[in-house]
Amino acid sequence: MLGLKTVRVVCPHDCPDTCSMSVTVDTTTQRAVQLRGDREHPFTRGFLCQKVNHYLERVYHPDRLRHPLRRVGPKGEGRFERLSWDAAIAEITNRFWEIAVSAHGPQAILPYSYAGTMGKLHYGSLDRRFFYRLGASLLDRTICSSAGAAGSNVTLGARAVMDPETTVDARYIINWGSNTAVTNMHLWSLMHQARTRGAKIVTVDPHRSRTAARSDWWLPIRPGTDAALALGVAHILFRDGLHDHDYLERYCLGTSELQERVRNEYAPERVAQITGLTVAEIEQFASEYGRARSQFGGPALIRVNYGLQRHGGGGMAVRTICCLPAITGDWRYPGGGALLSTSLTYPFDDAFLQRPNLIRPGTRTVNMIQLAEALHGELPGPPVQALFVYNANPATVAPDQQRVHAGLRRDDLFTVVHDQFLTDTARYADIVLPATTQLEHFDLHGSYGHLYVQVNDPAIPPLAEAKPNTEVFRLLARSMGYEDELFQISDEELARGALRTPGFAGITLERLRAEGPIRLNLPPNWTPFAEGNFGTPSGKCEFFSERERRAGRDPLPHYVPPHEDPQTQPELAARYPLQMVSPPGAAFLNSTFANIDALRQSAGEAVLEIHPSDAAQRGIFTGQLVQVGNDRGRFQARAVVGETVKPGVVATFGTRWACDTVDGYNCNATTSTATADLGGGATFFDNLVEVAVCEEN
Ligand SMILES: Nc1nc2c(c(=O)[nH]1)N[C@H]1C(S)=C(S)[C@@H](COP(=O)(O)OP(=O)(O)OC[C@H]3O[C@@H](n4cnc5c(=O)[nH]c(N)nc54)[C@H](O)[C@@H]3O)O[C@H]1N2
Ligand SMILES: Nc1nc2c(c(=O)[nH]1)N[C@H]1C(S)=C(S)[C@@H](COP(=O)(O)OP(=O)(O)OC[C@H]3O[C@@H](n4cnc5c(=O)[nH]c(N)nc54)[C@H](O)[C@@H]3O)O[C@H]1N2
Ligand code: SF4
Ligand SMILES: [Mo]
Repeated sequence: MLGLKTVRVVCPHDCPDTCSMSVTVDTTTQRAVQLRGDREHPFTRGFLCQKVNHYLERVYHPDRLRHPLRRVGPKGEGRFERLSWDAAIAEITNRFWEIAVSAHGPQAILPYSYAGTMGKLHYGSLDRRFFYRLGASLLDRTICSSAGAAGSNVTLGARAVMDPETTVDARYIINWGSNTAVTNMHLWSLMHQARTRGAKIVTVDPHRSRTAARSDWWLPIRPGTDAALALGVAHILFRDGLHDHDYLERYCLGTSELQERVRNEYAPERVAQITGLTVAEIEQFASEYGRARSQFGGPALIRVNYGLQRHGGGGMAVRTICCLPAITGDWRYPGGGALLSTSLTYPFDDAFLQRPNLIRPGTRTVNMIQLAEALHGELPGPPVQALFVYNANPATVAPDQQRVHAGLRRDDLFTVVHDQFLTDTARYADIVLPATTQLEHFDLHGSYGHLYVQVNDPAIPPLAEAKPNTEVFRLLARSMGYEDELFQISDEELARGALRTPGFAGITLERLRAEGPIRLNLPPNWTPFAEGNFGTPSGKCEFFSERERRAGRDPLPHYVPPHEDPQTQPELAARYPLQMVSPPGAAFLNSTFANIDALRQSAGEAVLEIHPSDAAQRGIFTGQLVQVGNDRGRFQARAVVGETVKPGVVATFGTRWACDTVDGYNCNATTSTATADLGGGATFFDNLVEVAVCEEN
């Protein structure tokens, strides 16, 4: 139609699906008028989730930040005055210079970012170069996936990966700590296609999630005990001769040691006692898993996701689960194996984008989940004097929220926040910078849930004075007097450089623009580990890990209990008896979209699901307002009594903005900054609480 153009864009959010989208723009007003899924994407096939169907409301939201702001009231109050970009950049660089030449030095400056956008350029490119060049503290980005990534790496030398499109060929599908129907809905749709061809879908989850409710079988495991279940499965597979001798012999290391370990230590009775599942459930699960091909007509697939690794033993849980497809030999078959993430399959030149060679030797690293400790001067190294937040909203999503907020209130802390909205974190900032949305900037995308590369061209001009991340760091670098050849490089040049590796042979920006999503250079029905080829030092699937032994840890898979485990911490559990999980709901993407009215209405108030026996003991009825708390803090939610959790477990969903809650805190007031066993990962779901009826009921 005259006056309308269509632009292909990419959903930038932290979601494995990385949808291709099509946006219609009125060329007269330069306004986006419609956004829908792009049917031509072979994996995401034209449908978007509930959240991103509201993307235009987000882009044109009246609360979008339109120009830089400087704080005028007390920290956290949210009073600001308008500032020019020149003045904002000058103020930031002056403060950075002051700190860098002070006794504390540049490591007193802490960048803080995560995955507000997953685009290669705006997730991490000139920003990384800038903070490395400045000599700022390094940030270990552990808030989401690092325990599982580390655990998988011990066993496979890689992230557990298979070709997600072959999911339709799987016949026994396990959602293990994965709310696939909500957090990875395009994979869920392939699981359903497999089901129409005879597949059985099983979900291992302490909560009867949407995925569990729609599966053929829900295994309500006790939180944080998945390694024990996986080892119990291994026990039964070996005991019943369900293992693939040939695969084990050729491609695995430490089979006899593992066999002995599970025979002696992980009999179904002991596993039942740890996991809260029955012996019958464990026996049936292992038997069906081991007999998938004969009983269901095809291989078994484990979708192992990040939900289960947010625990003290989360790394070991993923390490252990990753052993199972090697025992059964399921890696041999299209549709079989295990899937954690496809991200490392993309051969992007990250060293070009980020220039880690600029890092000064000896620079300290701050684990991002310990922001509370960092802001209170409790970590080794200089105190944090300046914090630069972008692509992240830690005041809402980081653990130990009360202490995070108290740290952000420090008068001697200089905080800059670059975002599209005045988030909980931005409300504490000294300087707020307005960011563009995906429709307003260029980016290049991999994915962590499929195998296609995509480019995102801007569809509309930036709203008011909003700027993309790369542009902000160009301005800061110029103002700091940093080398033009490192920083005055265009977004397109960055993208071309990122694609200039042998793995991307034939995949160019021009082709991506002309053709849309392009599959990586991999064969159809890709089976990465069909003939071993693991990334471990031995090249084998390492049941026995020499690297773990050298690190002073048990070289074999084993069960690591949660930090806050009623079985091992009875004194703590006497005060706080309930294990709380707090996974995302469908309406928000972490804290993004939590300020969109339609989605806020859809999500409703924060709820707490609790088992009838636990509710009865506390006089709690559905609909009552309850207070959930522990020594770290507390928050309020509406009770929903039901058998969606087992006794001893409670569940709440979605991270609402703290400023929208009654008492200024969400569920992260109770979560802990303790790290997981591997990878320094977050332990959001390793959290003992007590629940009481609020007085106002
Ligand atoms: N709608 C929506 N989609 C999202 C997101 C969102 O916020 N909203 N976030 C995105 C991001 S950043 C990520 S990392 C992914 C996360 O996606 P998933 O990996 O699916 O993670 P969660 O939904 O956090 O947890 C999955 C399930 O694990 C369960 N679980 C908790 N503890 C345990 C345990 O000890 N063992 C087992 N077996 N299960 C456990 C939870 O109850 C939950 O139902 O989703 C992405 N997709
Ligand atoms: N209790 C509990 N807490 C959790 C979780 C949980 O399941 N339970 N999940 C954890 C997980 S898995 C994750 S990944 C983290 C998520 O943590 P974060 O990555 O901090 O995610 P968001 O809260 O969505 O915040 C992203 C911010 O980036 C902004 N943004 C988006 N695009 C851009 C851009 O182009 N430029 C700039 N400058 N900003 C942009 C958005 O507006 C938003 O405010 O939360 C963790 N916290
Ligand atoms: S959030 Fe995920 S499912 Fe929703 S549109 Fe984006 S990539 Fe697709
Ligand atoms: Mo995440």
